[in-house]
Amino acid sequence: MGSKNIQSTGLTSVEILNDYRIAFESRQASLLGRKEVLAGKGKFGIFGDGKEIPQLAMARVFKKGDWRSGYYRDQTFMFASGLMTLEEFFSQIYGDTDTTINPGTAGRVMNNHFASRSLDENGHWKDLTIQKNCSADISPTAGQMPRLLGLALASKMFRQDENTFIQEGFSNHGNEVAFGTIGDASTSEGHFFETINAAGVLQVPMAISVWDDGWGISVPQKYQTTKQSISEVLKGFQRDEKGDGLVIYKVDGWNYQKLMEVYSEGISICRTKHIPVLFHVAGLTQPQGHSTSGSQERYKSKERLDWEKAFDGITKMREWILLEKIADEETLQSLEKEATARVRKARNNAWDNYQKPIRKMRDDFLHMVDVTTCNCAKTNKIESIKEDLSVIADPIRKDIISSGRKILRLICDSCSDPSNSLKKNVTQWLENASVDNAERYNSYLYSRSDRSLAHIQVINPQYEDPAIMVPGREILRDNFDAILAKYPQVIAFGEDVGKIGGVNQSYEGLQEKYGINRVFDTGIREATIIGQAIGLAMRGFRPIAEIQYFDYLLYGLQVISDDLATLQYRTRGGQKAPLIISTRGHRLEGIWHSGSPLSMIINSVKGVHVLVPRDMTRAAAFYNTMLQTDEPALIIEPLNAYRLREKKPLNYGEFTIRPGIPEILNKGKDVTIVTYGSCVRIAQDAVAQLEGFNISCELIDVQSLEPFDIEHSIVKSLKKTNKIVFFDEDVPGGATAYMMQKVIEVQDGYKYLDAPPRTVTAKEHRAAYSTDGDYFSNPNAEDVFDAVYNLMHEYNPSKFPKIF
Ligand SMILES: Cc1ncc(C[n+]2csc(CCOP(=O)(O)OP(=O)(O)O)c2C)c(N)n1
Ligand SMILES: [Mg+2]
Repeated sequence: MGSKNIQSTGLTSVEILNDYRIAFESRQASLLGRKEVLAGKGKFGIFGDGKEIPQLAMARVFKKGDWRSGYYRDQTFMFASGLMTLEEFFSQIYGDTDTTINPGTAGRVMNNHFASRSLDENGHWKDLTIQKNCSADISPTAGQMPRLLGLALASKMFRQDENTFIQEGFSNHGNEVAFGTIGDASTSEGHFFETINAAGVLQVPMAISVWDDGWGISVPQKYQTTKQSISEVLKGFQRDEKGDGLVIYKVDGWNYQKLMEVYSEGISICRTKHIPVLFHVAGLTQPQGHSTSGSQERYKSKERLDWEKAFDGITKMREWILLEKIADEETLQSLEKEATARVRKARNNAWDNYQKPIRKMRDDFLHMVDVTTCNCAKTNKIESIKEDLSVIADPIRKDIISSGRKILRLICDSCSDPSNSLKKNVTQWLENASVDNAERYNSYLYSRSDRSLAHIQVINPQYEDPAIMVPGREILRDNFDAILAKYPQVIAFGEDVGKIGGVNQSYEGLQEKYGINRVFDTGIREATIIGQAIGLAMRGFRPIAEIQYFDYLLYGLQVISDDLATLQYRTRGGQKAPLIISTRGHRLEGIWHSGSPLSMIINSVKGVHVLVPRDMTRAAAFYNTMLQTDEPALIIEPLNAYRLREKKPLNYGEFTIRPGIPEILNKGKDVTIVTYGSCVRIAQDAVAQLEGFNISCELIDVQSLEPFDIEHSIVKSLKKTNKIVFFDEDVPGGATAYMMQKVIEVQDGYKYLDAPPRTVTAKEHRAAYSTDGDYFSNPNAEDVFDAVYNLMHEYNPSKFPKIF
């Protein structure tokens, strides 16, 4: 046996046996993992059993610098590529929050959601070319696809323009492949087809493996895929003699030897020629069913279950090893025995690691609340809580904290001596624990690095004297020009962005000036425009991804919400994607160009900043600001400001604004009006009309909805006026309600109200077409006037008699 190459795999018998060991360990891990969940040690379990063998092949061709964007079945790949240990696998099941023990997700995400760490402890990029990279998984089926496109496109960009893009730490001449994995049923999703099409158009080094086990939970392929075969369906995408399309392979998932050949060939084409490849890996199984929350006997026939047993990849690989005389029965048995023991040990280590700090916490706590001296009536209750806590076999933090909070209520002043007050100690202990647990579970929604928004230095725009007035569009264009000159990693793309420079000409002439790799068109595919930007940003680019109109953000919203917004959080600061999503909104035209449904966005993209400038100088300032940070943002340009004239700044690319700092545009004493974006101009009109009626308004432009008024300046205004109106063109209960909650509840604004807080909004429906349609759908200056006037009437009816 020794180390001869086994024909066609190019592998030695030692390497093959090592692969077998990994597959076997992985299976044991799945079996034991399920048991852990059923024993109550983990809350949910989903595993990669039945999908082991092709992942060995994928791991063989996965190099340092490469990327994976996949889903929950890939544990064998993670083991085989060295991206995850068996201990880490079990730590995920328990939800261990220690990043040194559970480095991918630190307990924030269900098990088998994999991630590597791209960032060091300061939030700075590591050298991603000397490690294998795994972009952080998300649960929504096919949600990993849009990001995959960007990860692959980055390699292409790096190779195509070595003189412009800085590769250091991110790429080695674009030689990296982006590996995607997806289940057969998840290919039914639009994201999958959108990604395949875009990859074919862009010709990027993307290698997608479809793990085909014939089912999506209980729903069989005949309800999922036309012709019940994804490779059949994709034939139109197959690479042809003209050189367009994807290379598509179909291979049995239990055939180790064939898989090795196919992956070796496919990835070599993909890596060297930047041709996308798809591996349809059929005939896979799922011995334990979908997850711990159901049994497959309910929906699979006996014949199918028998077939799955016979064609189990591990069984087939074992047969092949014996047939090829790579090892004998005895060797395999001893290897399997060792592997099983190794998995048990890993489980025990992971459990000990997880439990140790919690047990210590419980011991410390019980020791602290050991009250023996007090005779107060509540001591028995305290003792009983302590007793209950002490007998919990596998305590979790909730058990201890909850006991602490209940005990605190019961402690009387004489429960311990005053110099060592129990009440004080427990309070202090709970406060400390609350800080620790916030760090464990609530940190890293936003960047905490020295490049976070908090570190932005404000630089004001400078003007000639007297200032030259130019259309807002030109300010954006000339600012993008300066940005592209200043930052080599900035690339801007979207529908119509490239050749014509955007539908509003804000990139006019910039493709000619900076080239097709810097400013370019994309297909109409919002989800993958966002995904493309995420993947590029994860590999060191600074993408500005344009969504043509605000309302069309909905097509990309799932990607923003589930992937981008959660990225830092779900990796506890392990990954980031500092991209800018650029769109135009406010006061557009009609139902699907309303530009106004802000509430639809703000509450679903926590983790992404939402900036709503009222003019193009401020929009430009926000682009400049965000490029200095390492955080993602959505910038909504106010559509009607492209043509309006503004003072031409001299320091393009430089001037910044600190998001979260509102601007007071009009000082006043009677009513505070809070608004943003294009509504500011309407409010200014209303304020002028109100002045004619001796009502003095303080007009505040919040400038950004996330972050929102971080220094609580609005409540300061309210302290003065004691009356407040929130105004925008979103639906009733939309972004005005969001602002109202911030001011009235978070900023304690209710204390200063002399009249009820009011909102002025659009109607329940989106805006009807035409100027009249707009007037009767959207709020206008008269509506703001009436709302403010009526508030004054309520406050002082004799001074402000009812108008109608
Ligand atoms: C958008 C979305 N819809 C539904 C689900 C629930 N779900 C989780 S896995 C799954 C089936 C996926 O099947 P397949 O892609 O074939 O992968 P397999 O589990 O078979 O490997 C479903 C419906 C989900 N996670 N996301
Ligand atoms: Mg499936």
